[in-house]
Amino acid sequence: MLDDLVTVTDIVRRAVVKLSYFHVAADVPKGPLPDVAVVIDVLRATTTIAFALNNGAESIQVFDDLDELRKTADKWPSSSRLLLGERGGKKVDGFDLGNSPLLVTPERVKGKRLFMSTTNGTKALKRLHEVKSLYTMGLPNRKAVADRLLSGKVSEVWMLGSGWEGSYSLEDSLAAGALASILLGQSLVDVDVINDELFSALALWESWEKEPEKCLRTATHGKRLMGLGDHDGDLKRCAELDSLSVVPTQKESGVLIAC
Ligand code: 3SL
Repeated sequence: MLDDLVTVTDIVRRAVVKLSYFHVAADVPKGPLPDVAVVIDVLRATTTIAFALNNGAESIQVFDDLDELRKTADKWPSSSRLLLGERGGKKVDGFDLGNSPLLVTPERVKGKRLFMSTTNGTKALKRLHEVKSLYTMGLPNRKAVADRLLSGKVSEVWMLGSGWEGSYSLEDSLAAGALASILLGQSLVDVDVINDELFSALALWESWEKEPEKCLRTATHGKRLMGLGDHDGDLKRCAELDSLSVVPTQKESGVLIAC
C-alpha cells in the first residue's frame, strides 16, 4: 500500500521532457521552436567549440558567410580575435585557424573571440539561433549538457545534427543517442522519445557506445577527413566521452560563451 502511494506521488511530481532529434537543419519543422535546443557536430565544429571555450576563449561568434565574418571581425581589436574557418574539411585561406579541437589550445585562444564559420555546423546553429536556451555539444561535453538540461525546468528539447551538405551524418546521430541515453537513464524527469530519428540514434549509441572512435572512423566524414591527411588526433579527441564540463551556451544571436 505504502509502495503504491510512493509510486503515485512520484508520477505526479515528475515532469515529462519531450525529446526529438533532427538529422539536418532542413528537417527542422517550420513553426514554433522549443525553449531548449542542442546543436551537434561531432566532426568537428561543436567539438572544437567545446575545447575552445574550455581552453579560455572569451566567446565564439558563428557565421554562414565568410565575407560577413570578415566584416564583423574587422571591427574587433586584432589582439583579441581569431578567425577560424573551414570549407570542405580544409582551413580557409587567410584565416588564423582551421576547424580542429587540437588547434584551439589555451596559448592560442585564451581571452579571444573566435569568429568561426564551417561547412555545416555553424549553419545548423544559425537555423536554431532563435531558441531561448541554445547549447552545443560533442561527445566530450555530453554529460555536462545532460546535467544542464536536467538542472532546469525543461519540457521539450530538440537536438539537431549538422550532417554534411544536407545529408545524414552517422556521428551526429551517435551523439544524439548518447545524450538521450543519459536522459533516459536518470530518475528526475520522464523522457518521452518523440520521433523515429531519435529511436534510431539510441539504437546506434547502443551498438557503438563501447567504441565511439570506431564509429567516427566508419562514418563517411571520418573517412573524408582521413583522406585529407593525418586526422588521427582529431578523431581521437572528437570521440572522447565526458571529458569536459563546459556547456557552450548562446548568449546573444550567434555568440556562444562557456557556462
Ligand atoms: O561541417 C562542419 O561544420 C565541419 O565541422 C566539418 S570539418 O570536420 O571541419 O571538416
